[in-house]
Amino acid sequence: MKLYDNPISGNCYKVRLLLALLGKEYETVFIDSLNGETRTPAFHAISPRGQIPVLEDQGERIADSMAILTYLARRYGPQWLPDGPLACARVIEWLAVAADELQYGAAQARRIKKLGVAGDLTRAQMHAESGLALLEHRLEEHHWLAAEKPTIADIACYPYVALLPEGGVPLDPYPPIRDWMARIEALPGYISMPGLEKE
Ligand SMILES: N[C@@H](CCC(=O)N[C@@H](CS)C(=O)NCC(=O)O)C(=O)O
Repeated sequence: MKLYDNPISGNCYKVRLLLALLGKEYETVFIDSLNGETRTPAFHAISPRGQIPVLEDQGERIADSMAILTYLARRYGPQWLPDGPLACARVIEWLAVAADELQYGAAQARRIKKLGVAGDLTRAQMHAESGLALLEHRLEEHHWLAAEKPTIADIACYPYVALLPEGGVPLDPYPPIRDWMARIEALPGYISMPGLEKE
């Protein structure tokens, strides 16, 4: 299995985290996404969307962190994606939050504040906070986002929530979210990424 990857990408980290929790071995190909390598013809031949992560497995390429999490769960860890119609929809609801409030809010705030990309920081932080409100509401009453056990919904949402302090949004006002993060960090096989290391 091969992952086109960058260590500082939260979207790539979603995939590395699930692979670690599944105990799967893989190789990585470093893609310098901050310096335009995703926009080269060579990379577009791998991923027409010009984005990482991309996973290669069994002769197939899969692009997009959410698609890769879905693939990995179905193929190697069905417990991470329940297959009942409603249970599966509950997971997808959170993948949609990861692709909206967390991508265009939380990840974007970090890109602007930490990585120096141009953009409207206040707007991104406000969008991130609307995502935090959704998580907080759910996590006040439940341990996990989509079910009564961890699923790829938790893996999809965790990275950019946990990295939010790098986007200038502190998580101190959200104890249920911090408790949920601690539960994820206690899962057997959990790995960290730059920006999330504990002292
Ligand atoms: N929806 C995509 C977003 C992927 C994404 O934004 N990737 C960033 C790195 S975190 C990237 O490749 N940026 C380079 C570019 O857009 O040129 C996913 O979930 O995988």
